[in-house]
Amino acid sequence: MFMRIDHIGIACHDLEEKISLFSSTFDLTVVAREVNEEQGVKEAMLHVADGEGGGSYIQLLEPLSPDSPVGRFLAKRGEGVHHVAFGVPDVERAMAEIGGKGVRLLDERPRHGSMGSQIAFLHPKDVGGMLTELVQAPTP
Ligand code: CMX
Ligand code: CO
Repeated sequence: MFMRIDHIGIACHDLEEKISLFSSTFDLTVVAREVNEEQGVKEAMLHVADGEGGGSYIQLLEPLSPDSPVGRFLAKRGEGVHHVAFGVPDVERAMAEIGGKGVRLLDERPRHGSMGSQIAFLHPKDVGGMLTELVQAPTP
């Protein structure tokens, strides 16, 4: 199963403040901004590099409410790395393969992610404490 790092998700209280910090510190450019109601986030994707199979990004995430995955994470742990997202060519196939190894899937079916992608999450407790996202980029 071909995998690459698609993005690192960072939980923050103030999206605009962290966009300024990351763009000025690392010279990164915002390539997409979205509100994803289903995931309970307002987010920005900052482009890091291009590679075989797609780009890699920093995803900055501000919760839409305290009662959301990122809202609960901020209350419990504060700002910082929230998840790692692996890019895969076929998210349903990756879910079946990884789920078949006993890792709990947090999504029964792929959901809508950033920039037209299809995404699904794996339980952090089954991946060494790392909340893991699988991402299939949209077909061009
Ligand atoms: N990384 C690692 N561990 C995490 C975690 C994270 N981001 N979030 C929660 N956990 C741990 C908690 O510390 C807790 O462990 P303990 O029982 O040892 O304290 C355990 O997982 C259960 O967490 P919880 O506090 O009960 O929190 P939730 O009810 O929010 O459930 C999770 C956690 C992972 C199931 C939930 O956040 C989820 O479904 N996430 C997937 C969706 C998501 O994160 N969307 C936002 C990003 C969208 C995007 O990238 O596009
Ligand atoms: Co993500």
